[in-house]
Formats: sequence, C-alpha cells, structure tokens
Amino acid sequence: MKLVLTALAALLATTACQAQNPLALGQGLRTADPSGHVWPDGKMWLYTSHDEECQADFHMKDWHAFSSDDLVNWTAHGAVMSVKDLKWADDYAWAPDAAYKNGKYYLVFPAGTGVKDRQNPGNSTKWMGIGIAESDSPAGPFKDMIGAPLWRKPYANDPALFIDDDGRAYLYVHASGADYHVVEMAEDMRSVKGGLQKMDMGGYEPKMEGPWVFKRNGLYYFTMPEGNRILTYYTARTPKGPWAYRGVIMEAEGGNNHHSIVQYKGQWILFYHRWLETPGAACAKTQRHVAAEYLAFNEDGTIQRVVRTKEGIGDFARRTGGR
Ligand code: FUB
Repeated sequence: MKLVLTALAALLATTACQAQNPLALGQGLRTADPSGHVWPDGKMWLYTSHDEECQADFHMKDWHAFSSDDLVNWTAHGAVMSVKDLKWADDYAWAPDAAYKNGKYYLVFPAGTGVKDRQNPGNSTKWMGIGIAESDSPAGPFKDMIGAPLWRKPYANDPALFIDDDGRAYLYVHASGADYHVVEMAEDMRSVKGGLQKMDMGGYEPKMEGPWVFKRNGLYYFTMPEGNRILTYYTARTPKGPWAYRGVIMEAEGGNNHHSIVQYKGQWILFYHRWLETPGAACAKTQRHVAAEYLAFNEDGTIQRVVRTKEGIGDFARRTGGR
C-alpha cells in the first residue's frame, strides 16, 4: 500500500511539474502580449500588458514585468509603468517591448486615448501612438523619456524594438496603412531617425499585428501573427530586409496571438497568449493568459511548427540541468 501511495505521489508531482501552461504569473492577474528578454542578470524577463478583469475593447491601463531563472517560478515585479504616468495618453496600454542598451533598460509601448465607435466607425475618436521610457533597473519603474509619442501619424501600436550586434536599434510597428515598416532609433533612444520605411516582404503582405524580430546564426527573423492569429515568419540577411516568407510557426486557435521568441540557457522559447475559460472569473467569456512552448530549428534555419500544450516548458530546469 505504502509503495502504491509513494508511486501515486511521484506521479502527481511529475504531472504538477509538467502542467505549466498558462504560466504562473500571478493569481487572478490577467496578462497578455508577452515580450521575453534575457538581461545581464542572467534571468529571463517578461514584459506583458495587463487585461482588466472581463474588459471590453482592450481598455488597458498598465504594463507588468516578471522574472525567472527556471521559467516555472516567476517573480512578479508589479506594474512597471501605467497610463497614469503619461501626459499624452490615458488608455490602451497595449503590447509593450523592451530593450537593453548602454546600461539602460527601455520600454517601448503603445498607448492612446478616445473610443472606438463600432456602430458608426466614422464617429470613432480612438488614437494610438508609441512611447519610449527608460529605467536603470529591468524592474522599473520606467519613466516616459520625452513626454510625448515618438510620432502622431500614422496611428501606430504593437512596437518591437530590436538591438543589433552593432548597437543600432530598429523599431518595427503595426501602424495604420504602414504594416511591415521599420524605423531606426537615434543613438540616445529619444527619437527616430527619419520616417517609417516600408520593407520588401517578397510580395507576401497579409494583414498583421505584433511583429517580433530576432537574429540567429547571422540570419534575421521577422515573425508575426498573420491576420492577428497565425504565427508566421520571414527571414533576411539585414534587419530591414528584403524578407522572404518562410511559413507557419503556430496555427490559429481563435483570438489574437501576440508572441515573442527568445533563447535562454540553450533552449529557444516561444511566449504567446491564449484565450481560455477562466474559473472564478467575473464573466463567462474567455480571457487571455500567457503561455510558453519550446521552439526548434531545422539544420537549414527553418522553424519547426509549434503546437500548444499543457506542459509547455515545465521541464525547463531538468532540460537545462539546472544551469
Ligand atoms: O493587448 C492589446 C492588443 O491585442 C495587442 O496590442 C495586440 O497585439 C493584441 O494582442
């Protein structure tokens, strides 16, 4: 009997250890749009947007940070910035990204004001722009560096900030009439150099949001939720393209699927969010929760398809030998 109970306890422990999706980022805290980065402290940092309980129309107020060194146990650092800290926006704290350059941490974030009139779109007053904030610590607090958006037109959100090996910073955005656009940041990160530049996407330009860029073995990868739902990717030899379409990373599940891809302790990780039933929630509708999966490359640099799992990266510590 004792043997059976011991075996059962071991099985439960293994199952508990493996069922890591969604990530345990905080009881009752609804997070989305995860942006993963490994900073000089050797930890994985996740910057997320924060859904209000049962929110409508993505009226969101602040951005959160989390850190971990085993990708299972996360430290919540709370809100690292809020729209209350901004002079130029009071709503729409959407998908952020972060970067580390010259000893400073940067948060690049979309925010806005006004409302979307779904019945009569012509009456909408909603506007969004992109801001840049700075901190000496990855945990913030982040301070708006210029007290204004980086530009007012075009309407833009979903920034991705990529720092290349030579220190140059490239900002990719989802913007009104200007998807697949990039702009280089000035050295002091307080402004952009020139206007948005449309990139050559090899002739394939589906509707998109949430771009992400990373570099592996000298090859640049531009990934995005195509049609806001299916994760697809392109590759190029320079950070501004020309890009070639390479295929699907993750199929749609329903609802948007903002993501990021980052290497940690030798493993490539895909962070994304899922729309899930949320027991104990104040409403019956699905809400967003951050999840993660391993991502693998083929010899030729192409990406293998990723399937959503319950286990996620729950065995990360074992896989990486506790490094
Ligand atoms: O979280 C608000 C918006 O939903 C994000 O900016 C988009 O990428 C989508 O995930």
